[in-house]
Amino acid sequence: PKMVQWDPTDIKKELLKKYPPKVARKRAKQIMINEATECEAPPEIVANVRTIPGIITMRGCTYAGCKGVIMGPTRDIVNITHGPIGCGFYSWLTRRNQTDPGVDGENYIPYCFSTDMQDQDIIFGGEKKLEAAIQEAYDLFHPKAICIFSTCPVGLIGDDVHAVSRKMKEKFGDCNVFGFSCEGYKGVSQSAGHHIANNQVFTHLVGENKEPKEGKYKINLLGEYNIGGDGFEIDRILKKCGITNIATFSGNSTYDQFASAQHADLSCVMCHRSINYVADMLETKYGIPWIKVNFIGAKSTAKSLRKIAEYFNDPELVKKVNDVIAEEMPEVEAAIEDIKERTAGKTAMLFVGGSRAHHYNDLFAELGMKTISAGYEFGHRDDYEGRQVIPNIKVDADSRNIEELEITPSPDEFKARKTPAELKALEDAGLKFRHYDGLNPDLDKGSIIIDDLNQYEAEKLVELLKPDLFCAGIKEKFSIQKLGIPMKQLHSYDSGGPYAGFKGAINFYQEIDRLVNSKVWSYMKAPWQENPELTATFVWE
Ligand code: CFN
Ligand code: HCA
Repeated sequence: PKMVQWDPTDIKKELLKKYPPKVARKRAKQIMINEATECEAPPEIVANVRTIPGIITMRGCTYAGCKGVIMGPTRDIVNITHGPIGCGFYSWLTRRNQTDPGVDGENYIPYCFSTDMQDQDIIFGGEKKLEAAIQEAYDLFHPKAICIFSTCPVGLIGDDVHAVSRKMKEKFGDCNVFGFSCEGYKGVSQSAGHHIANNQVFTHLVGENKEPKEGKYKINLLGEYNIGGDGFEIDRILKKCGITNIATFSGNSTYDQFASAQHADLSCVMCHRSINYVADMLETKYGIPWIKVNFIGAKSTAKSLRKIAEYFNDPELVKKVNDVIAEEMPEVEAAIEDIKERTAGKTAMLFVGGSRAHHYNDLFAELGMKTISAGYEFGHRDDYEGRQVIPNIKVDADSRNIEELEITPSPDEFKARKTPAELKALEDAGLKFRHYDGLNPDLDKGSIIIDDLNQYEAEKLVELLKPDLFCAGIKEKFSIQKLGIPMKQLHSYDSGGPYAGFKGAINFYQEIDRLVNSKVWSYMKAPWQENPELTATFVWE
């Protein structure tokens, strides 16, 4: 394997060198040399703060987090974007969240619904147009629910999507209509949109179906969005183990799944960042506890299944889970054996939203690859540190005011920062401390952790550390490939997947082997690297 000689502190200095002093000072707090270990408190990283204007961030907007991420993958709700057509169009099917409606199931995923706001709607208000759009969707499809998503101009001109939704819901009587104040500018990233979506779906939908659900071991799978069919593979494994998945939030999900989530015995949280609010609300309101799981990586999948079995504490389930693992693992191990000698020692950089940088680190570890630098676009400190403090979150009915979670490196430090009176008030409100894995404790010491990586730093990092593989999204894809480094999209999986579960892990190993061992990248040279700049004189005649 290739030996890379570098001092992470020098790399950090290099990354900051070009910035004006004020920008450098701010960015310095979001770039960290990892020192975390399982037992030590990790150093603080600044996360979930506004991107400095002028910097080309990798982040998306609050509308994207609400409409695209959380509500988008549900197949039988008509999702109407109230806004200019671009917002609806660009959030339409690019995330590769797959659906299988079965023989007669409804599926509105192939449709893009929008009010197509025009100048006159901005000037005179768009509520009438929204009302007409809801009516049209109802007349055409008679869906169980219609959801309305606010884009930036809606908040700026003051259209009341909630009032319009209430009016239409009352008028129809047999269709649940509700809105989301998820204007793009509302938060510093997608993350605020997750929170808004979680609150509304819990307020307007969860618990609606009172009919009990059958199953011996009933779980909800929270934070799994069926990208590239991941959810199908996880469902296959759960079914094989005899575990009933009542509701997935929200890959290939239906209205009825959300409405029945309160019938589960346990919530299993896959992407904590995007759905922890629902996990917590299910616990508070219905007493359903939650555990953190990760189905990315074969070992992580086995560990997660055992964790679920442990919760139910039934020897029959424990045996079944162990049998399934024993049946699935040989194929995985054979694939690793074949591939690992070609991938071991290679280096990767992972920069994805709010949980995958962490989850995919497990898959690369199975291939013997080392993550030398990683970070989230919009993760909070709990996602980095793997611990969090949850004071009771208070929001109004329409989720317009959101109090973010307060995060500290350790419960003790959190307590030390509060006055006794503040602490008492929080404890009365049901203060809870949780522990789970995070990015920092899972990465090696000395790896470089960067929050909200931007275009400039991405290219600089690649230039300085020359990784064997760079993982991020579509905006980064081509600029990285042009530097001669293979690039794998960990959002959409390019055209691949599933990568979750046992079969998914094998798919991933093969894909990574193909990428990091292809000779083609070493032939990549940009035209200006080969040929001197052309000069021309423009003559005006
Ligand atoms: S599917 Fe998830 S796993 S939901 Fe979240 S934090 Fe995004 S859309 Mo892109 S791939 Fe990414 Fe995560 Fe959770 Fe996806 S890492 S950025 S908002 N994400
Ligand atoms: C989003 C969706 C996104 C974008 C992916 C990308 C996704 O943030 O709105 O930049 O390639 O996974 O589709 O994260």
